[in-house]
Amino acid sequence: MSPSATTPRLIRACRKETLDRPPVWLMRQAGRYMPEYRAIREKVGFLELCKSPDLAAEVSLQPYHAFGMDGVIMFSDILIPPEAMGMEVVFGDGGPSFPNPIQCAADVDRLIIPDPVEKTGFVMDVLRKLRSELASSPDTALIGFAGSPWTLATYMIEGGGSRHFAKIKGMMYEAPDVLHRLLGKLAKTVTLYLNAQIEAGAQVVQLFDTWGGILSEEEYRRFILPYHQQIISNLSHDQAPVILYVNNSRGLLPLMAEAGPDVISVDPLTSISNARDIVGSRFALQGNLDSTALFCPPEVLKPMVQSLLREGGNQGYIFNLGHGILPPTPVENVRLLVNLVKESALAHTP
Ligand code: 1CP
Repeated sequence: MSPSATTPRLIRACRKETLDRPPVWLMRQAGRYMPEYRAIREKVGFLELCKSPDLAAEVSLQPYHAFGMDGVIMFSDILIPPEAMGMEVVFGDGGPSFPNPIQCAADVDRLIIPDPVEKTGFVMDVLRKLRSELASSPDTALIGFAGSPWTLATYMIEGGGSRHFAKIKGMMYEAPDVLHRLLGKLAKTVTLYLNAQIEAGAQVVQLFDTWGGILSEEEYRRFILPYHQQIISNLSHDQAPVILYVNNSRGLLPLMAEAGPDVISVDPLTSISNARDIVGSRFALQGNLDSTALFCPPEVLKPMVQSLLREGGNQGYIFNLGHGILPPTPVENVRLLVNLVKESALAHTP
């Protein structure tokens, strides 16, 4: 058997091998749009779910069992490491919140850089369980992830989700040294955390910078890029390729390329072909169907998926959404999407 025959399709796409069809998975593919997930959440709180390896592994596998994606992303949340650093985090119905947000240098100094195995061993347990569950499906990749320092800092400073990001921007303008100190601690934490995930069995890792797109290019170069570079250059790429996702990345794609990931995950605002022209052929690309396309009737959704399949091609391309799947998404459309990508192999067969 050739080495690539035992390497999951998703990893082969990250490495830019030519395939009979692209792999498909969906950001936030485990979650509230699935009745199986809601049934578990009726009985268990969100954090408890993240910290119960058997349940978290079960939830991670729900979309895989239902639709057969080529990747299984571990069920967890980007806000687990800030909790391990010493912050209280609460997941309520309105989303996550931090009752005691970071306000000054002393707050940053109090944070620890946690040993990922000691403080977040439950995450590594989820990954180990998933790897053993997937042992009989060697073509399916196990995906680990973390939030980027900037995105984590927005929650830790704003105290939760935000519309205007006035507090973190205030710190960026008035006390940039304090913000840099926080971002530096987060970068060390995330590097250790992702390497521990790779050690525990993650075959590819994605760095989520959901709020990277609220900065100008110049600000991004100062407050985001160095930390992306620091994290990405310290990960074991040979063992696990790295996907970098920035939402609202229009204008930021060249800076994403400078961070040196293996894969650039493109949001819905830039076409895959334009992104390819901008970043060049060195990177595999992932994306970028608009999540709201999944609300359309099948006769509208189908040509959108097919057109993206043609644009992405079968080398260095991973089919995904441009951002996370939305909770009211109809399950049948997710099934249709995954099937269309899988059937595209037939179209490529000579
Ligand atoms: O009520 C519930 O059941 C909780 C909803 C929920 C879920 C299902 C939250 C709270 N987090 C998650 C899981 C999750 N979060 C995953 C694993 C699931 C999968 O991918 O299949 C991942 C990768 C995340 C990552 C995450 N959490 C991001 C980055 C990705 C993105 O979509 O941009 C962000 C920004 C968060 C914060 C967060 N956690 C939860 C919510 C509702 C939010 C967003 C808050 C906001 O809008 O600011």
